Amino acid sequence: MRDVAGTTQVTLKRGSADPEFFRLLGELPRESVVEVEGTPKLSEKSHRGVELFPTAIRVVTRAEVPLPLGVVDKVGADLDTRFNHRVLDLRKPAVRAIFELRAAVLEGFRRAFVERGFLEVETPKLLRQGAEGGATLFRVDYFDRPAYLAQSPQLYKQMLIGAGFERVFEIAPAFRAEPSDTVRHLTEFTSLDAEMGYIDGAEDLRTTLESVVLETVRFARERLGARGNPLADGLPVATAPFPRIPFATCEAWLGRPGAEQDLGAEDEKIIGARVAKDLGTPFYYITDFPTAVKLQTFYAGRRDDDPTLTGYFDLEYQGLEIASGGPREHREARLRENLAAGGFDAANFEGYLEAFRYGMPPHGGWGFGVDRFVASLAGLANIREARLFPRDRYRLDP
Ligand code: AMO
Repeated sequence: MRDVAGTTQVTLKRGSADPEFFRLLGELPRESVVEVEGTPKLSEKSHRGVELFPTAIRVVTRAEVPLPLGVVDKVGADLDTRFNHRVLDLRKPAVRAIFELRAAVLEGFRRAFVERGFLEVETPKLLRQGAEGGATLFRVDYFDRPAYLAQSPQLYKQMLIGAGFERVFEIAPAFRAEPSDTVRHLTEFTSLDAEMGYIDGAEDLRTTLESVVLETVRFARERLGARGNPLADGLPVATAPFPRIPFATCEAWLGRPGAEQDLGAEDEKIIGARVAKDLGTPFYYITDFPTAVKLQTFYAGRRDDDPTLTGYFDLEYQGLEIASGGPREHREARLRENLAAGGFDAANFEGYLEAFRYGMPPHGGWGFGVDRFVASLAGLANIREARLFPRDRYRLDP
């Protein structure tokens, strides 16, 4: 018998057990739900340390045969089959362990943010316009006009800085019509966003983010360790500060100095391998993204000392981008220039722009991909495995 705590052995002894029990359990399909009453005995043979000698057995629901997916079988099924029958797949203790890790990571983040004076907020997911570029917007019918699913809470978290909240964070779904089918992209993912007011440059953001991440990993390790979750042992032991590697250095490593070309997945892997070899750390920042690479991000601030650079950075874990952010443009006139340069119609952003007109402190923040992080921590090759019911270009069911 298996339940959420593990398996318990039910023992029928020939001669003493009711013969009816042999017949009942002999033909009962695997994965059926049963209720067993009996006498427990301490036993070293049994997973939970007890064996149960039944006095009554009731079949609550019978499982159909054959099972579309084995739960206890050693042979693995392919990912599609697993997701098609996800409820059975989730019964596997090793799969459940991923979601215990995920819950611990979310709880760890919440604690770390609250301790640092961040207020948890929730912003609208049905929007009149997007913030992260038109190509990945999902359009929905909103009564008699179009609306879009939020790609990120970007504009709203900044508006809340204008509202005087100073430090906010949000953990919520984000939607992106990702046309590509990769192991790092979903169409629905969980974004952990933070925004901080009155910052003095990007370092304020990076020191906060790295301390939050380390505290979260520590919390998850303790929580999982206490429950005997095997994923606890794979969690990284790292220390702050994470290395800061300027974008220009990455370009030199990649053999294309000054190319000002955004980093692709393969580039990131090369950089990750180099950092692991030279610096021996899984976490690092890529800093100082050039304006030419980040210009499509209209809300990004340029550096005052060098307008060809932004203070933007990515947080990487073993060659995979897990977060990106930086100081924002907080002056309305410059924001309008950026919008125009990006080909956006400022008329669609009036509610956002108003927040900059009546006193807006310097601010910045980041967006952090929860699914990518959990997948990486659990050593999963595919981000889909870090979600209960993943959504991608081809999958809307179950
Ligand atoms: P960005 O677009 O880089 O930044 O997203 C932030 C982080 O979210 C995760 N992510 C995804 N995860 C799964 N599937 C996807 N399709 C997907 N897209 C993004 C990544 C990424 O690092 N508004 C800015 C953040 C900011 O500046 O505050 C933003 O959305 O881990």
